[in-house]
Amino acid sequence: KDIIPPLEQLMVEKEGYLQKAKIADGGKKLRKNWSTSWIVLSSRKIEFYKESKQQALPNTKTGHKPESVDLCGAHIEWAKEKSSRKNVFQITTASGTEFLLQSDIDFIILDWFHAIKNAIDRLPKD
Ligand code: I3P
Repeated sequence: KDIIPPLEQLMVEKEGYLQKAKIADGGKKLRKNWSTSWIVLSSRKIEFYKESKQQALPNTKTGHKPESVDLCGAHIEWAKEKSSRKNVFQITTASGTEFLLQSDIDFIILDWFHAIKNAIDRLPKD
């Protein structure tokens, strides 16, 4: 039977700036285009904002929604071979969206990798 997650699990777990490049959408390859993104991780999704969430809120009201991906059934892995940059990992969602996240700063990317991996591992696979 369904277990209702406690409120804190629905709340933001981590947020901050990373470099982001979406490389596939619904299984279809895209041209890689790195940009800075404000990343908001909560228990079952990641949202991508063009700037910090505070700045993005007025836009949200006018219908400018952040991009959001569902972490249920997603995979995360280091992706050294996918970029000339250091510290790159890839997330592949169940719907076939693939994106790379990157930071030059080792501890920042490690924290993000483990936070996202933990979130994925806590979720049901489908
Ligand atoms: C891409 C751009 C990316 C680069 C990518 C290039 O060129 O330079 O930064 O990825 O390399 O194709 P363009 O802007 O002309 O599309 P990295 O920075 O991650 O290496 P790739 O094709 O080897 O992925």
